[in-house]
Amino acid sequence: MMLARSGLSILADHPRLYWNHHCTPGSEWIRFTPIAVPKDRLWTAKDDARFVSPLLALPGYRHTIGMARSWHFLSLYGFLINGFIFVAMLFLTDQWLRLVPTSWEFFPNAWNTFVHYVTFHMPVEPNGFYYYNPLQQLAYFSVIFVMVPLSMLTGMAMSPALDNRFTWFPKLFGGRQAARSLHFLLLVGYINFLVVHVSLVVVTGFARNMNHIVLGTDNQSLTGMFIGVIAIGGVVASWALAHFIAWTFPRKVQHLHRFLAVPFLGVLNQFHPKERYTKADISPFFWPNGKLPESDEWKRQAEDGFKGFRLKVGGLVEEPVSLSLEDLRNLERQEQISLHHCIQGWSGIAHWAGVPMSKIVELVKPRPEAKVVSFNSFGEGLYGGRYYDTQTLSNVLKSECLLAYEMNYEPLTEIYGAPLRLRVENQLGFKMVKWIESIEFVESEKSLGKGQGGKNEDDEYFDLLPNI
Ligand SMILES: Nc1nc2c(c(=O)[nH]1)N[C@H]1C(S)=C(S)[C@@H](COP(=O)(O)O)O[C@H]1N2
Ligand SMILES: [Mo]
Repeated sequence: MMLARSGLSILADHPRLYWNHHCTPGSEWIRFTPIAVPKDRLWTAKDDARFVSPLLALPGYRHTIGMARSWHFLSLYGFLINGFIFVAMLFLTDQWLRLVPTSWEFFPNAWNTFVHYVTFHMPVEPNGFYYYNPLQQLAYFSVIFVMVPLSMLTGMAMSPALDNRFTWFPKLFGGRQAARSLHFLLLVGYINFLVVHVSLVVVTGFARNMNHIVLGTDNQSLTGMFIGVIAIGGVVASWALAHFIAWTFPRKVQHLHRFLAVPFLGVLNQFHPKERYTKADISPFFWPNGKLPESDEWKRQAEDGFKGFRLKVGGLVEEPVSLSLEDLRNLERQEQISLHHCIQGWSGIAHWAGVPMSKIVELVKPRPEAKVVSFNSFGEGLYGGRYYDTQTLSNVLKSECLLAYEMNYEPLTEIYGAPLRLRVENQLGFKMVKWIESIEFVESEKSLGKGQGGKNEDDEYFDLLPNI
């Protein structure tokens, strides 16, 4: 339920599901918003986020995806540990025989039971204490051995680090958006299972069934029912508690998730992205995000096509530099066509051209204590204050980390980040700062902003290392 509730908050942040990579508005197969994307004015992916009631979702309200992801990933540990113990115990005992079909007759029998149910007949002898009927067995088997692994795999197939490294992986599901759609349909599947399962437990002899489930006894006493109801009360209370924690101690939740996820994400971050799409794959539409800079400085620069623009690169470096767009073009040109993964859920394929960050590093010669690189924008964050984000020095040295000045074979347009933006193909979109004004080498991200590693990490509790 925690996974489902936090998942709903994640879904509400981009309330459209697609089977294609490009996420062109109108191409979704289902949307949970009444809004058709306006064509006559700028409509960003953040504008598109929807409100969801905190009674239903965790943490609920609007655009709370940072906190929602923390809960989603934190709940995962419980899900994995519980699931591992459950499956291990199935196979360490002979309980697995109750769930795993062992003969071909099973399928026609399951069909017969299905026909029996849908023609409004109760099972002949509801006696799940001794054996499950074939349809029941099929339902349990599918949830545990088919749906759960599929949920895990489709979840992983949304990871930029995996998708842009192991090309074949998201293709197993028809691409990142299809994986996202399946991930949602699996949720619908669990909810259906829950409703049908609980209804049948109730109508086929609630008290006795609850003793089977809770106590492992076969009688009509009310004990199992009482314990079961108290346990369900506990589950509901845990939602209220999670809501309270999410809104009272969001920073603690963010840090706990960060602490537990670091070993795992550290491994993912090692993968060098190597996805290469072709010109024909380029998306006809690319969701814009963020607020256009309002600073006079940027506006002035934009007016003369950034001819007077100088990128300042400094901080803990031997040779600070100040480079014009012309200087950057003369350094080294690299091109890549890549799949962009936004934290909100949308994706898009675009061509990017620019200078590899490794060239800049070479030029400025960071001092040994410089470990982190901060990219500072002309623009502001959603809640005011300058937008910035950081990368580790080792990540910017990867060959696909690009300071891009071109998108789809044209100079970057204003909304997509002119004059410069970052491309880091193994992480989520919010790390790719647009409208870059300066670059600073520092010892640690702790000295910048609120110390969390970037504007979204500071204000919206996003992950520091979003490889998934
Ligand atoms: N300065 C700045 N850069 C930003 C953002 C922003 O709000 N401000 N949004 C980020 C997010 S969340 C994403 S997904 C990408 C979106 O890039 P696009 O507008 O080219 O699609 O830019 C990133 N860079
Ligand atoms: Mo994003």
